[in-house]
Amino acid sequence: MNASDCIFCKIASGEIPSHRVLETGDVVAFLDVSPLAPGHTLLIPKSHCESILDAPAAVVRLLSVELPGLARSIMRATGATGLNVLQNTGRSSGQAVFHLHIHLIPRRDGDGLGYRWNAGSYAGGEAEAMLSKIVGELRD
Ligand code: DGP
Repeated sequence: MNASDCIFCKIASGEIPSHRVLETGDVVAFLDVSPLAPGHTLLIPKSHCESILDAPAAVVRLLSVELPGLARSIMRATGATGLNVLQNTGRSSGQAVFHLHIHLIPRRDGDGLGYRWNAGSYAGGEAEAMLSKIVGELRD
């Protein structure tokens, strides 16, 4: 996706209107147009990157700086008793808009939201094998 075709770039620049919760020189937060719960907010960098995979660390840092205050504000404003902070990366994860964004989704007991969390387990040696693979990739 070219940045000039990107809907969230257009939201960041103001070309497409949005309900802006927060704006700094580098990031914008706005209400999700299809909220999973009232107050469902998206936090994005103004500069275009597709996902966490191609985002410069400095961009992720800018998002992280705003995250705690934004989370607290959304919870106070909505009276939520919980919050999901979610970042979909890639089509397989459900990512539909290919401009990095972090979902902040207010939650309440019994709100009926959620997804299947089919927790598995590791058989003997599998955790260690996985560990060495991931750590190996970190070192490369
Ligand atoms: P994801 O599946 O993680 O890529 O989520 C994309 C979200 O973006 C989805 O919850 C709906 C929201 N969205 C898509 N287009 C627009 C838009 O034009 N305006 C706003 N405010 N939100 C949008």
